[in-house]
This record gives sequence, structure tokens and C-alpha cells, in this order.
Amino acid sequence: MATDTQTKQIDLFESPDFYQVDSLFTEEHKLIRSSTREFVKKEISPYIQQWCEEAYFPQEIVAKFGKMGVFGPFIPEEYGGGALDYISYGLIMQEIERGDSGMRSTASVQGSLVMYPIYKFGNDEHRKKYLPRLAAGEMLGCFGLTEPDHGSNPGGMVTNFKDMGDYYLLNGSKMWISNAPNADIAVVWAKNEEGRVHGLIVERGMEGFTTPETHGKWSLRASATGELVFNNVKVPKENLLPNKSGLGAPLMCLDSARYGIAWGAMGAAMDCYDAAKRYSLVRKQFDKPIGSFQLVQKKLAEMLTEITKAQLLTWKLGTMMNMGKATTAQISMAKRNNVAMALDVAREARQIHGAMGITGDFPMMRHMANLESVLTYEGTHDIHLLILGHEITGIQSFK
Ligand code: TGC
Ligand code: FAD
Repeated sequence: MATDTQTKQIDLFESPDFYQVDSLFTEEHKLIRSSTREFVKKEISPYIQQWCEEAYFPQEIVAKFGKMGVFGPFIPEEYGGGALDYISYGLIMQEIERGDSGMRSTASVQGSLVMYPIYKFGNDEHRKKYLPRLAAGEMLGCFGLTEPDHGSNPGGMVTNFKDMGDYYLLNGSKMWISNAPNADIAVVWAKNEEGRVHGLIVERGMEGFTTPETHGKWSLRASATGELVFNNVKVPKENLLPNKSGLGAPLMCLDSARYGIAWGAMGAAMDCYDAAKRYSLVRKQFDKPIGSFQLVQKKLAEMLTEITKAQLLTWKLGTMMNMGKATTAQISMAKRNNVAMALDVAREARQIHGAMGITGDFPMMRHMANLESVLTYEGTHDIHLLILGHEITGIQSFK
């Protein structure tokens, strides 16, 4: 059991703020960030190395996240949310992913991909039935869009449901679904008999519904990933989300989640930069701290520059999210830039640590491996490039 033999690593993390981005945050933003950071230092950092080594998802973190208000912070208070703005949401994602991308996955799926569609596309009964329990971490959800043969092209999905009069009959399967093995409910995207995409809430225990776990991952090892298999599942008609249909509905959820990832990836980058800066000042070679050598300083200076640019990009995007004015392409730019930036920072920081950098005593290899998934999910690095290309030229190049 992972928690019996925890490696109690001391987490000394401090975030960089080279351009005084803090001056753009309110006191409430800073309080939310510091309380989430303290939570991560206490509840995640001491255990994460071991959870990842053992590919162990700490189920107890769900209730703890719920108590912290991490799930769906932008959802109104009447449904259990925090009624916070999108910069608060971003800062929470930044701090959790600073701890681990897999932990942030759990939180962003629950908030942006489960609570968001239930709030936006569900009716008031759906909201009252599910949102307070999801917010409190009494219930875990997952989001089923990707299929074995339809990843970047979700519009080609074959999962489908038929109207049987008293209920819908659901068939098909979803793959690579975060939280699936532990989820109590799944928001599933499937086509009706006319080929129109709809969202359905499928509950664990419905006959014909199974969630086999995906094993052998070298990335996001503390996050449980699985399939959703629907074999003649009778879904009650009231479980259909009535307020939006078409592929645009899941893509709207992705806008919210991709925004959170842009902040989250910055947290992973900050963690690697912070570790590298600290190490460069204590590690000596040729009788001097390695931080005194120009090539090490170059690495640190370039990391800080890229993190600072990402901080400004993300803060501005947050203000547009708050006004409801951020476009999908603007979100794509931030997700794509920040995840690639974080991967570069992780590699450079790993190099600064020399051989020590390949061990679990430092976070870089774990972040690096995690970020390979983050680069691919929620739209691959190249798909986001093509979304930008479409925006620039007006010409769609996907198909
Ligand atoms: P396309 O023809 O462009 O659009 C289809 C319909 O959707 C509308 N639409 C949007 N509506 C609202 N918000 C948006 N952001 C929208 N984007 C598009 C669009 O207007 C159209 O409407 P209509 O009425 O004309 O039908 O769609 P396409 O089939 O050409 O595909 C475009 C593409 C490739 C960009 C898109 O499908 C895409 O983003 N692919 C990537 C797939 C992806 O990101 N999957 C993510 C799965 S979830 C996940 O990875 C969770 S990981 C979580 C974790 O662990 O943290
Ligand atoms: P493919 O679509 O097969 O792409 C393979 C390669 O081809 C990529 O490099 C891609 O960029 C490229 N490519 C594809 N189409 C084009 C094109 N038109 N032009 C140029 N290049 C192209 N999905 C969910 O629904 N819910 C989840 O909770 C979820 N969690 C995930 C968790 C993990 C750990 C991972 C790894 C994935 C998760 N996913 C989830 C799935 C994820 O969204 C998909 O993996 C992603 O959308 C890419 O799909 P794919 O893997 O099928 O790759």
C-alpha cells in the first residue's frame, strides 16, 4: 500500500515572479494560490513519487480536493461550487500540476469535463442531483469522448444510442478515459439515430457498463485511466443532457479544460525551474557552484524567460475568459505553447541535475513523462497548431 512507506520529500517550492505578475492578482487570488500550494506540499508532494512508482491512484485525494474547493470552482455556490473567476481556477490548476499532472487531471476532468457540461447542458434536476456531490468530492466523474478509432477526430465517433420508448439503448466504447476506473458517473458523448452528438450521464452499476483499467502507462501514473464499454446499456431518458447537442457541446467543455491545462503546465515548469535553480547553487564542480558557469546560467535564464512569457499569456487569457471573450484559438495557443514550454524546461532542468536528475529524488523526470500525455490529450500539439492555422487563414486543414 503506497502510503505505508511514503518517501517524505521536503517540498521547498517557491514560484518565480520576474515580471511582478502578482501585482495583477487580487488578494483573493493570492490567498487561493497559497492555500492550494500548502495543500499540495502537505497532501501530494510527500507521497507522489511513490504513488507514481506504484501506479497508484490515491482515492482519498478526491474527498480532500472536495474540501479544498478544487472541483468546479467556477460553478455557482447554489450547486456547491465556489463561484470563483477563471484566474482563480487557473491558479488552482497551476498549483496542483506543480505537484503532479495526474493529480491536476483528476481535478480538471471533474471540474471542466463533468461539472461544466452538467451545469451548462443539464437541467436543474441534473444540477441539483450531481453538482453538490461532485463539488464535495463525494462522487467522481469522467468524460468519454475519445474512442479507439477516433481520437483527434471525435466527430467520427461510432458510440450510439437508440430511442427504445422508455429508455435509450447505448452501445460502443470509449478509450483513454481519465478517472474511468474509479468514476461513479461518466458524461458520455454518443450519436443518436440521426447521427447527432448528445451528452448522456451514465452511472456505475448500470447493467452492461464496465470500466476496465489501462495498464502499462509510463506517464500520469498517479492518475487512473481506463475504457468505458457500453454493451446494450439501458440509460434512463432523463439522463440525456437536454440543453445542447452537436460536437460543439463537448468542444465547449474542452475550451474550459484546455484553459486549465495552460495554467497547469506552467506549474510543472515552475517546479522544474525552482529545483534546477536550487540545485545549481549547491552542487559544486571544479570547486565552484555549477550555477556560476555561463552555460548553466543560460539554461536558467531561458527557462525563466519562457515561464514569464507563459505567465503573462495565461493571465491575459484569464481576463478574457472572465469576460466570456476568449476564443477556442486563443485557448489553443496557450495550451500548446505552455505544455511544450514546460516539456523543454523539464528537460533543461533535468540536465542541470546531471545524473541525479534521472532519479525520483527530483521531480523533472516525472513531470517530463507526465507532460508527454498533456501534450497529446485535450487536442494534440499539432491539432492546436492546425486550429490556429484555421483561425489565421480561414481554411480548415484537418480533413
Ligand atoms: P468542426 O467542424 O470544427 O466543429 C464541429 C462543430 O462544433 C462547433 N465548434 C464549437 N462549438 C463550441 N465551442 C467550440 N470550441 C467549438 N469548436 C467547434 C463548430 O462550429 C461545429 O458546429 P456545427 O454546428 O457546424 O456542427 O469539427 P471537426 O470535426 O472538423 O474537428 C475539429 C477539431 C479537430 C479541432 C476538433 O474536433 C478537436 O479539437 N480535436 C481534438 C480532440 C480532443 O481534443 N479530444 C479531447 C478528448 S478529452 C481529453 O483528452 C481529456 S484529458 C483530461 C485530463 O486528464 O486532464
Ligand atoms: P490520433 O488522433 O490517432 O493522432 C496521432 C497523431 O496523428 C498525432 O500526432 C496527431 O497530432 C496526428 N494527427 C491526427 N490527425 C491529424 C491531422 N488532421 N493533421 C495532422 N496531424 C494529425 N479522452 C477523453 O475523451 N477523455 C479523457 O478523460 C481522456 N484522458 C486521457 C488521458 C491520457 C493519459 C491520455 C494519453 C489521453 C486521454 N484522452 C482522453 C484521449 C486524448 O484526448 C487523445 O489521445 C487525443 O485526443 C489524441 O487522440 P489519439 O491518441 O487517438 O491520437
